[in-house]
Amino acid sequence: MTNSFRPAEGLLGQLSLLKVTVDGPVVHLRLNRPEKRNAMSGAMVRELQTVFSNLPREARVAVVSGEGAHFSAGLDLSEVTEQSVAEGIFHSRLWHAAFDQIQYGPVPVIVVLHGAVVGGGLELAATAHLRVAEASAFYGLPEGQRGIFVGGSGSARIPRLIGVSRMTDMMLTGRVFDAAEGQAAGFSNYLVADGQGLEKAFELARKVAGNAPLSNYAITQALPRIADMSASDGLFVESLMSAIAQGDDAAKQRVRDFLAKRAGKVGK
Ligand code: 1HE
Repeated sequence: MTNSFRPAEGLLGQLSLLKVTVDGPVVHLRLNRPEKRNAMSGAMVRELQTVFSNLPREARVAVVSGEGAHFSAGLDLSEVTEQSVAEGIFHSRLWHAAFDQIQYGPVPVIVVLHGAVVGGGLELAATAHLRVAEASAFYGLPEGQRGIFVGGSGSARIPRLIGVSRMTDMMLTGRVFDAAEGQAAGFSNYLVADGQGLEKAFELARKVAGNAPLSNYAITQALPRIADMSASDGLFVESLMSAIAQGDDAAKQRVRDFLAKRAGKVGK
Protein backbone atom coordinates (compact mmCIF):
# COMPACT_ATOMS: atom_id res chain seq x y z
CA MET A 1 0.00 0.00 0.00
CA THR A 2 2.84 2.39 0.86
CA ASN A 3 4.14 2.38 -2.72
CA SER A 4 0.86 3.04 -4.45
CA PHE A 5 0.33 6.52 -3.00
CA ARG A 6 0.07 9.32 -5.55
CA PRO A 7 0.31 13.09 -4.96
CA ALA A 8 -3.08 14.59 -4.18
CA GLU A 9 -4.73 16.54 -6.97
CA GLY A 10 -5.95 20.15 -6.94
CA LEU A 11 -5.76 22.27 -3.81
CA LEU A 12 -4.38 19.48 -1.60
CA GLY A 13 -1.46 18.96 -3.97
CA GLN A 14 -0.43 22.62 -3.81
CA LEU A 15 0.31 23.03 -0.12
CA SER A 16 3.84 23.86 0.98
CA LEU A 17 4.03 22.72 4.62
CA LEU A 18 2.11 19.49 4.22
CA LYS A 19 2.72 16.74 1.68
CA VAL A 20 -0.54 15.04 0.80
CA THR A 21 -0.73 11.74 -1.06
CA VAL A 22 -3.67 9.47 -1.76
CA ASP A 23 -4.15 5.76 -2.29
CA GLY A 24 -7.83 5.03 -2.96
CA PRO A 25 -9.66 5.55 0.35
CA VAL A 26 -6.49 6.44 2.32
CA VAL A 27 -5.18 10.00 2.47
CA HIS A 28 -1.65 10.41 3.88
CA LEU A 29 -0.57 13.83 5.21
CA ARG A 30 3.02 14.49 6.20
CA LEU A 31 4.07 17.50 8.28
CA ASN A 32 6.82 18.75 6.02
CA ARG A 33 9.04 21.18 7.88
CA PRO A 34 11.76 18.84 9.15
CA GLU A 35 14.43 21.56 9.31
CA LYS A 36 12.33 23.20 12.08
CA ARG A 37 11.34 19.84 13.58
CA ASN A 38 7.85 20.30 12.15
CA ALA A 39 7.21 23.27 14.44
CA MET A 40 3.67 24.36 13.65
CA SER A 41 3.34 27.87 12.30
CA GLY A 42 -0.04 29.52 11.77
CA ALA A 43 0.36 28.72 8.08
CA MET A 44 0.80 25.00 8.82
CA VAL A 45 -2.27 24.97 11.07
CA ARG A 46 -4.27 26.65 8.28
CA GLU A 47 -3.03 24.03 5.81
CA LEU A 48 -4.22 21.27 8.16
CA GLN A 49 -7.64 22.95 8.27
CA THR A 50 -7.65 23.18 4.47
CA VAL A 51 -6.90 19.48 4.04
CA PHE A 52 -9.54 18.29 6.46
CA SER A 53 -12.12 20.66 4.97
CA ASN A 54 -11.39 19.48 1.42
CA LEU A 55 -10.77 15.73 1.59
CA PRO A 56 -11.39 13.88 -1.66
CA ARG A 57 -14.86 12.34 -1.92
CA GLU A 58 -13.44 8.82 -1.92
CA ALA A 59 -11.44 9.38 1.31
CA ARG A 60 -12.43 6.99 4.11
CA VAL A 61 -9.48 7.40 6.49
CA ALA A 62 -6.51 9.76 6.96
CA VAL A 63 -3.00 8.99 8.23
CA VAL A 64 -0.88 11.84 9.62
CA SER A 65 2.88 11.58 10.15
CA GLY A 66 5.92 13.83 10.35
CA GLU A 67 8.92 14.11 8.03
CA GLY A 68 12.42 13.97 9.53
CA ALA A 69 13.53 12.79 12.95
CA HIS A 70 10.58 14.16 14.94
CA PHE A 71 6.81 14.19 14.69
CA SER A 72 6.51 17.81 15.84
CA ALA A 73 8.21 20.32 18.15
CA GLY A 74 4.83 22.00 18.71
CA LEU A 75 4.01 25.67 18.35
CA ASP A 76 6.42 27.67 16.20
CA LEU A 77 7.85 29.74 19.03
CA SER A 78 9.23 32.34 16.62
CA GLU A 79 5.65 33.48 15.95
CA VAL A 80 4.59 34.20 19.52
CA THR A 81 7.18 36.55 20.95
CA GLU A 82 5.59 39.75 19.62
CA GLN A 83 1.95 38.65 19.90
CA SER A 84 -0.56 40.78 21.83
CA VAL A 85 -3.09 39.20 24.19
CA ALA A 86 -5.85 39.59 21.58
CA GLU A 87 -3.66 38.06 18.86
CA GLY A 88 -2.88 35.20 21.23
CA ILE A 89 -6.57 34.43 21.66
CA PHE A 90 -7.23 34.52 17.91
CA HIS A 91 -4.17 32.34 17.30
CA SER A 92 -5.37 29.75 19.80
CA ARG A 93 -8.87 29.83 18.32
CA LEU A 94 -7.38 29.13 14.88
CA TRP A 95 -5.82 25.96 16.29
CA HIS A 96 -9.14 25.01 17.88
CA ALA A 97 -11.02 25.43 14.61
CA ALA A 98 -8.44 23.44 12.64
CA PHE A 99 -8.22 20.66 15.23
CA ASP A 100 -12.01 20.42 15.51
CA GLN A 101 -12.05 19.99 11.74
CA ILE A 102 -9.67 17.04 12.18
CA GLN A 103 -11.48 15.36 15.07
CA TYR A 104 -14.96 16.07 13.78
CA GLY A 105 -14.21 15.82 10.07
CA PRO A 106 -15.67 13.18 7.79
CA VAL A 107 -13.08 10.39 8.32
CA PRO A 108 -11.22 8.63 11.14
CA VAL A 109 -7.66 9.92 11.58
CA ILE A 110 -4.65 7.78 12.53
CA VAL A 111 -1.45 9.51 13.60
CA VAL A 112 2.07 8.04 13.55
CA LEU A 113 4.33 9.38 16.31
CA HIS A 114 8.11 9.34 16.43
CA GLY A 115 10.79 11.45 18.10
CA ALA A 116 9.51 14.62 19.73
CA VAL A 117 5.75 14.75 20.22
CA VAL A 118 5.68 17.91 22.28
CA GLY A 119 3.50 20.89 23.05
CA GLY A 120 1.24 21.60 20.10
CA GLY A 121 2.52 18.41 18.44
CA LEU A 122 1.05 16.43 21.32
CA GLU A 123 -2.16 18.45 21.05
CA LEU A 124 -2.36 17.49 17.37
CA ALA A 125 -1.71 13.84 18.26
CA ALA A 126 -4.53 13.97 20.84
CA THR A 127 -6.91 15.19 18.13
CA ALA A 128 -6.53 12.00 16.09
CA HIS A 129 -8.75 8.97 16.66
CA LEU A 130 -5.91 6.41 16.84
CA ARG A 131 -2.23 6.83 17.72
CA VAL A 132 0.60 4.54 16.59
CA ALA A 133 3.89 5.31 18.34
CA GLU A 134 7.37 4.22 17.32
CA ALA A 135 9.94 3.36 19.99
CA SER A 136 11.70 6.73 19.50
CA ALA A 137 8.60 8.74 20.46
CA PHE A 138 8.72 10.94 23.54
CA TYR A 139 6.01 13.17 24.94
CA GLY A 140 6.39 16.52 26.64
CA LEU A 141 4.45 19.67 27.47
CA PRO A 142 7.17 22.33 27.82
CA GLU A 143 4.61 25.13 28.03
CA GLY A 144 5.32 25.52 31.76
CA GLN A 145 9.03 25.98 31.05
CA ARG A 146 8.31 28.48 28.26
CA GLY A 147 6.01 30.54 30.48
CA ILE A 148 2.92 29.82 28.40
CA PHE A 149 -0.08 27.46 28.51
CA VAL A 150 -1.50 24.94 26.09
CA GLY A 151 -3.57 26.72 23.44
CA GLY A 152 -4.24 24.05 20.84
CA SER A 153 -7.04 22.21 22.70
CA GLY A 154 -4.66 20.17 24.85
CA SER A 155 -6.41 21.05 28.10
CA ALA A 156 -9.60 19.44 26.80
CA ARG A 157 -8.16 16.54 24.79
CA ILE A 158 -4.98 15.37 26.57
CA PRO A 159 -6.68 14.59 29.92
CA ARG A 160 -9.05 12.32 27.95
CA LEU A 161 -5.98 10.19 27.14
CA ILE A 162 -3.86 10.32 30.30
CA GLY A 163 -5.91 12.09 33.00
CA VAL A 164 -5.59 15.57 34.51
CA SER A 165 -3.07 14.42 37.12
CA ARG A 166 -0.42 13.22 34.64
CA MET A 167 -0.90 16.30 32.47
CA THR A 168 -0.47 18.56 35.51
CA ASP A 169 2.79 16.75 36.35
CA MET A 170 4.09 17.14 32.78
CA MET A 171 3.29 20.86 32.71
CA LEU A 172 4.46 21.77 36.22
CA THR A 173 7.70 19.75 36.25
CA GLY A 174 8.56 19.35 32.57
CA ARG A 175 8.34 15.56 32.96
CA VAL A 176 8.86 13.72 29.68
CA PHE A 177 7.32 10.30 28.97
CA ASP A 178 9.23 7.89 26.75
CA ALA A 179 7.41 5.67 24.27
CA ALA A 180 6.88 2.79 26.71
CA GLU A 181 5.67 5.10 29.47
CA GLY A 182 3.45 6.87 26.95
CA GLN A 183 1.90 3.59 25.89
CA ALA A 184 1.21 2.64 29.52
CA ALA A 185 -0.20 6.11 30.28
CA GLY A 186 -2.57 6.09 27.30
CA PHE A 187 -0.90 8.36 24.76
CA SER A 188 -0.60 5.61 22.14
CA ASN A 189 -2.91 2.79 21.13
CA TYR A 190 -0.10 0.82 19.46
CA LEU A 191 3.65 0.81 20.11
CA VAL A 192 5.92 -0.50 17.34
CA ALA A 193 9.63 -0.56 16.51
CA ASP A 194 11.28 2.42 14.86
CA GLY A 195 10.47 2.59 11.17
CA GLN A 196 7.36 0.40 11.52
CA GLY A 197 4.82 3.10 12.34
CA LEU A 198 3.55 3.85 8.86
CA GLU A 199 3.19 0.18 7.96
CA LYS A 200 1.13 -0.39 11.12
CA ALA A 201 -0.94 2.74 10.45
CA PHE A 202 -1.70 1.67 6.87
CA GLU A 203 -2.68 -1.81 8.08
CA LEU A 204 -5.09 -0.20 10.55
CA ALA A 205 -6.26 2.24 7.88
CA ARG A 206 -7.25 -0.66 5.60
CA LYS A 207 -9.37 -2.15 8.41
CA VAL A 208 -10.98 1.19 9.25
CA ALA A 209 -11.69 1.95 5.57
CA GLY A 210 -13.42 -1.44 5.30
CA ASN A 211 -16.06 -0.49 7.89
CA ALA A 212 -19.39 1.02 6.92
CA PRO A 213 -18.78 4.80 6.60
CA LEU A 214 -21.77 5.69 8.76
CA SER A 215 -20.55 3.36 11.49
CA ASN A 216 -17.11 5.02 11.45
CA TYR A 217 -18.81 8.40 11.53
CA ALA A 218 -20.88 7.39 14.56
CA ILE A 219 -17.77 6.13 16.37
CA THR A 220 -15.68 9.24 15.75
CA GLN A 221 -18.47 11.80 16.23
CA ALA A 222 -20.78 10.36 18.85
CA LEU A 223 -18.33 8.72 21.27
CA PRO A 224 -16.32 11.84 22.22
CA ARG A 225 -19.46 13.97 22.42
CA ILE A 226 -21.25 11.42 24.61
CA ALA A 227 -18.18 11.41 26.88
CA ASP A 228 -18.76 15.15 27.37
CA MET A 229 -22.45 14.73 28.26
CA SER A 230 -24.29 13.63 31.36
CA ALA A 231 -24.98 9.87 31.35
CA SER A 232 -28.67 10.51 30.80
CA ASP A 233 -28.15 12.80 27.79
CA GLY A 234 -25.42 10.54 26.47
CA LEU A 235 -27.60 7.44 26.57
CA PHE A 236 -30.35 9.26 24.71
CA VAL A 237 -27.88 10.24 21.97
CA GLU A 238 -26.57 6.66 21.95
CA SER A 239 -30.07 5.35 21.21
CA LEU A 240 -30.51 7.81 18.34
CA MET A 241 -27.08 7.09 16.91
CA SER A 242 -27.45 3.34 17.12
CA ALA A 243 -30.87 3.44 15.41
CA ILE A 244 -29.49 5.67 12.64
CA ALA A 245 -26.49 3.38 12.09
CA GLN A 246 -28.64 0.24 12.13
CA GLY A 247 -31.07 1.73 9.65
CA ASP A 248 -28.36 2.18 7.03
CA ASP A 249 -28.34 -0.33 4.15
CA ALA A 250 -24.65 -1.08 4.72
CA ALA A 251 -25.39 -2.17 8.30
CA LYS A 252 -28.34 -4.33 7.27
CA GLN A 253 -26.22 -6.08 4.63
CA ARG A 254 -23.39 -6.71 7.09
CA VAL A 255 -25.73 -8.23 9.67
CA ARG A 256 -27.37 -10.42 6.99
CA ASP A 257 -23.89 -11.53 5.85
CA PHE A 258 -23.01 -12.61 9.38
CA LEU A 259 -26.27 -14.54 9.84
CA ALA A 260 -25.71 -16.27 6.48
CA LYS A 261 -22.15 -17.16 7.60
CA ARG A 262 -20.64 -14.97 4.89
CA ALA A 263 -18.85 -12.64 7.37
CA GLY A 264 -15.89 -13.21 9.68
CA LYS A 265 -16.25 -14.03 13.37
CA VAL A 266 -14.83 -11.81 16.10
CA GLY A 267 -11.03 -12.01 16.15
CA LYS A 268 -10.83 -13.98 12.89
C1 1HE B 1 11.86 25.48 16.55
C2 1HE B 1 11.03 24.80 17.45
C3 1HE B 1 9.82 25.43 17.84
C4 1HE B 1 12.75 23.58 17.06
N1 1HE B 1 9.54 26.65 17.33
N2 1HE B 1 11.55 26.70 16.06
N3 1HE B 1 7.91 23.61 21.73
C5 1HE B 1 9.06 23.46 22.40
O1 1HE B 1 9.35 24.12 23.39
C6 1HE B 1 10.02 22.47 21.81
C7 1HE B 1 11.30 23.17 21.39
N4 1HE B 1 12.16 22.28 20.60
C8 1HE B 1 13.01 21.38 21.16
O2 1HE B 1 13.03 21.15 22.36
C9 1HE B 1 13.94 20.68 20.22
O3 1HE B 1 14.04 21.45 19.02
C10 1HE B 1 13.52 19.23 19.85
C11 1HE B 1 13.69 18.31 21.09
C12 1HE B 1 12.09 19.16 19.36
C13 1HE B 1 14.43 18.71 18.70
O4 1HE B 1 15.79 18.88 19.05
P1 1HE B 1 16.90 18.87 17.89
O5 1HE B 1 18.24 18.93 18.58
O6 1HE B 1 16.64 17.75 16.96
O7 1HE B 1 16.65 20.22 17.01
P2 1HE B 1 17.07 21.74 17.35
O8 1HE B 1 18.53 21.96 16.99
O9 1HE B 1 16.68 22.12 18.73
O10 1HE B 1 16.13 22.56 16.36
C14 1HE B 1 16.35 22.58 14.94
C15 1HE B 1 15.78 23.89 14.42
O11 1HE B 1 14.39 23.91 14.67
C16 1HE B 1 16.32 25.10 15.18
O12 1HE B 1 16.34 26.18 14.28
P3 1HE B 1 17.72 26.66 13.55
O13 1HE B 1 17.28 27.81 12.67
O14 1HE B 1 18.65 27.02 14.66
O15 1HE B 1 18.20 25.45 12.77
C17 1HE B 1 15.28 25.36 16.24
O16 1HE B 1 15.25 26.71 16.68
C18 1HE B 1 14.03 25.05 15.46
N5 1HE B 1 12.91 24.69 16.34
N6 1HE B 1 11.60 23.62 17.75
C19 1HE B 1 10.41 27.25 16.48
N7 1HE B 1 8.94 24.85 18.65
C20 1HE B 1 -1.05 26.09 20.47
S1 1HE B 1 -0.17 26.25 21.85
C21 1HE B 1 1.06 25.08 21.84
C22 1HE B 1 2.15 25.45 22.80
C23 1HE B 1 3.43 24.72 22.50
O17 1HE B 1 3.53 23.96 21.59
S2 1HE B 1 4.71 25.07 23.55
C24 1HE B 1 5.98 24.00 23.09
C25 1HE B 1 6.90 24.58 22.06
